[in-house]
Formats: sequence, C-alpha cells, structure tokens
Amino acid sequence: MRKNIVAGNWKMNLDYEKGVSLFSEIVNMVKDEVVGNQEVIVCTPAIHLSSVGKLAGSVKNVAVGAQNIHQAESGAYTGEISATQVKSTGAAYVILGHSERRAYFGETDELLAQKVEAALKHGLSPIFCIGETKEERESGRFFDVIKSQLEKGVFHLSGEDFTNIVLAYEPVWAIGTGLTATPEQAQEVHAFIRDTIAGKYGEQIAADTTILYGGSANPGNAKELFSQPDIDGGLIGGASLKSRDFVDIVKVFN
Ligand code: 3PY
Repeated sequence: MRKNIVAGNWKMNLDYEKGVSLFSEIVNMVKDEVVGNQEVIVCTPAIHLSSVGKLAGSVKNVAVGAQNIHQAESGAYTGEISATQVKSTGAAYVILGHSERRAYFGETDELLAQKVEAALKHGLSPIFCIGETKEERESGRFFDVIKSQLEKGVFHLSGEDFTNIVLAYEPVWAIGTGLTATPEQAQEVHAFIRDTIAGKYGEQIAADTTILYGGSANPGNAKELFSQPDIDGGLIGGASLKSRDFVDIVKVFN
C-alpha cells in the first residue's frame, strides 16, 4: 500500500535558530498525529540538516530531506553538497527537479537523471518534481511535457529503483502565484502520471507510487485535493513555514 506523505519545502528561508525551532515545534505537534502509513517530511536548507536530522531520528514517521544535491560523489565543486554528505546528516529524502531549480539554475532532465542516480546510490529517496508551465497548459501540451519529464528524469531506472521515488506534480503556474490547480485538474494529471507509470513498470508499481500535489497547497485546500483518488499528499511551500498551517495539513489524513 502506498504511503501518504506531507512534505514541507522551506526553500531558502529561515536562519539556523529559527529553522531548528520551527522543526522542534512541528515534531512536538505531529508526533501523535502521524497515523498509519503516513509520513511527514521536512525539506530544509542545508544548514539545518544535521540538527533536524538528529531530532527526526527519534520520531516515528517523521523524516528530513534536502532540496538539492550535486550529481558527483565528491570533489572540487565549490558551494555544492553531495548525496553522501546529505545522507550523513540523517536525511532520508532530497527534492529534485523543482521548477525553481529547472528555471533559475538551468537544471535539465538529463542532469536531473544523474542526480536521481546519485541520490539512490547513496540511500536518499528523491522527491522528483514534474509539471507544466502556464503556456504549456494553455496550449494543451501538458500531458506531453509531463510524460517527457518522467521519461527523461526517472524512467531509466529499474523497477526496483523506481519504487524508491516519490513524485510531486507541481504545475509551474501554481508556484508562488497563489493559484492552485482545482482538485479536478490535479486529479486528471495524477491519474495520467499513474497510468504512464503503469505503462512503463506495470500496475502494481504504479499503484504503490506516492504522487504528491504541490503548488500553493494550504490548510484551506488540502482536504479537497488529498481526497482525490490519485493524490497521496502534498509538497508544501509557504504553508510549511508556519507550524500551525503545516500541522493542519498533516492532520487532513487523520
Ligand atoms: C509551492 O507550494 O510553492 C512549492 O513550490 C512547493 O514545492
């Protein structure tokens, strides 16, 4: 049975102390709320990872993730962070392919495929983001765009490796704009993603894959989004920076 996941993406926010204190607050508030096969993940800037990784280690079904890794194992890459370094903090996940990294840092599908491999090789599960721009939605090409992002970014993996991937559908037009896909729009794409996975890896792996919705998800819209049959939780931006809002989203599954 696939997991339900609520994952926070703090992006480049919060200094060291504020981040550690927000994480402790979240852990205290959710420790008795994370039920059944649900997992709560908080993806922080690199400066917080080792402290929050240790805190997460003590709480069932709460995990920590990074927001990027370099594709190489180590070496002369000033300013970068590797999968092994992230793993050594206690983190279990890494967000890869977020539209902000694709747009502002020129990350291509080919580069992302290498990062996915580096993550898996060192025991990190990628939260792999896919999604279309406003123009791609309006032109009706969005299914092709999403299929191509899957094919180039993760479909080179064996079925066994693919089972360690969490997918996040994040329409680019809903990120940082306050716009959210309607539950019907999101469900339509999630069902398409699951069908595409079934075509590649078979029905069982498709049924077991967690597919999150991301893009201005908040306590007001999470319930309706997560009640769709193919939406298994969310990757939460702004609302993950406020403990009450984030925990209210976590509680949608209770
Ligand atoms: C958002 O909700 O804005 C996000 O980008 C989540 O990753």
